[in-house]
Amino acid sequence: MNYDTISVIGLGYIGLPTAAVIASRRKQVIGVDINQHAVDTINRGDIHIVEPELDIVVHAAVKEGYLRAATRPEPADAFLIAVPTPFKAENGNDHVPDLSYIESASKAVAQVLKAGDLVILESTSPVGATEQMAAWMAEARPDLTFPQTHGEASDIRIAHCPERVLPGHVVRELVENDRVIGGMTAKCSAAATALYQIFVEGECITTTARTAEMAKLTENSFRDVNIAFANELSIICDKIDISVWELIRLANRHPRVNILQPGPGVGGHCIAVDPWFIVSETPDEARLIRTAREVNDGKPQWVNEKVHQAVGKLLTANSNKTAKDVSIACFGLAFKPDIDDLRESPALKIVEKLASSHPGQMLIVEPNIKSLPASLKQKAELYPVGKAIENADILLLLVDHRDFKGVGAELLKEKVVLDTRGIW
Ligand code: SAJ
Repeated sequence: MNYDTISVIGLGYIGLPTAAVIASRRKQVIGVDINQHAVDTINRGDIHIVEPELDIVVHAAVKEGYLRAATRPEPADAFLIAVPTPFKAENGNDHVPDLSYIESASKAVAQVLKAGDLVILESTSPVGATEQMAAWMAEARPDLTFPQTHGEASDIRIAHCPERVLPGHVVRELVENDRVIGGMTAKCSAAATALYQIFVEGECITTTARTAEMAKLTENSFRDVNIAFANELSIICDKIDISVWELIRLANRHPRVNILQPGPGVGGHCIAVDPWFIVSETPDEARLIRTAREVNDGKPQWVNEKVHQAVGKLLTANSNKTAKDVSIACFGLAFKPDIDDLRESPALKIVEKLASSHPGQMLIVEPNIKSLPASLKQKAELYPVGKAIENADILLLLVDHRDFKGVGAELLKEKVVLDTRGIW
């Protein structure tokens, strides 16, 4: 199978690195995105998202003429669809997968398909989405045959190959991770494997499209359930006055125990979303997966209550003060350490809620951003680490950024410290 021109649809956190890495293997890559700003930025050789090493790879690929971006699909030999799959509310269910981006991408790609082309869905999807995508394409192109009706003899090959890279390590993991390749037929799997072998050094393991979809959802649900276990332990330990950090360290000395770390909640656009795709499909069976989501989603509220209790205690000890006199410094807004990504961040959610309810001064420390998000601008100010510690009564640690790890115990001595990550 020869892929001279490859098109990547959706130039976000997954699509752009994938396009650039394929282009770095000297293949012609056309990146497609409906966002004109993203397209213009990429065509200048720059990037519109933050991801280590990505700027260098994109710059080189564009300058050497292997990568270019466009707002509409163009003919190619293979298409990789990497568009968002958020959830929407429908019939009283708040977490129904929203396939509208896949629908419009697949209908746009269908217009330029020719016999022999390969289409791969990379977006994390509910089970059945790849078959649905194939149906949309078949409807748009009655002149071509598809695997759902013509099996191995079809003109078009279709597969689901979920991305599994960790934000912050995308460029390395794209190449090194194993890939699960779920073709709609064995020939579809073989065609997709040939494509990934252009840049993947990990193993390519083939299965069906439905199993590949479920594998991706299972990986993120596994992590969510395990983080929920740690978060539940942290709430139990707080109640019975035991250090959860020491407890987990001790329990993890057991050769078959490996508990994850509690935190202020689970953020990002993957782990806090994907388990719902399983719950939405099998609500009566997915009891543990649903409960884990609820435990993790409830953690920010619990942290907010802890802060209000701490303010109350301070006022009881200082009867001449009111809540207005109590200053709170919040350390970290991002959804995980050492990134600038605030999307679906539990830390941001906690700080926004505090800013709207606490009448005193709010100091924010987030070394990875240059200005506060609009929701906080009126109510809080960005501070450097040392100054925030010096000026605040209560220190609330929300993200274990490397800049916070070096803070010595001496500096924290006189303060009320609420540490949701166990580094202080
Ligand atoms: N978190 C904890 N405790 C932990 C580990 C994580 O509270 O012990 C929190 C983080 O602070 C963060 C959230 O969980 O708020 C998610 O962070 P993460 O680093 O676990 O994962 P993501 O969302 O950045 O990336 C995940 C990865 N999936 C798995 O590890 C199974 C990645 O491989 C996937 O490609 C990605 O989701 C995705 O795109 O689906």
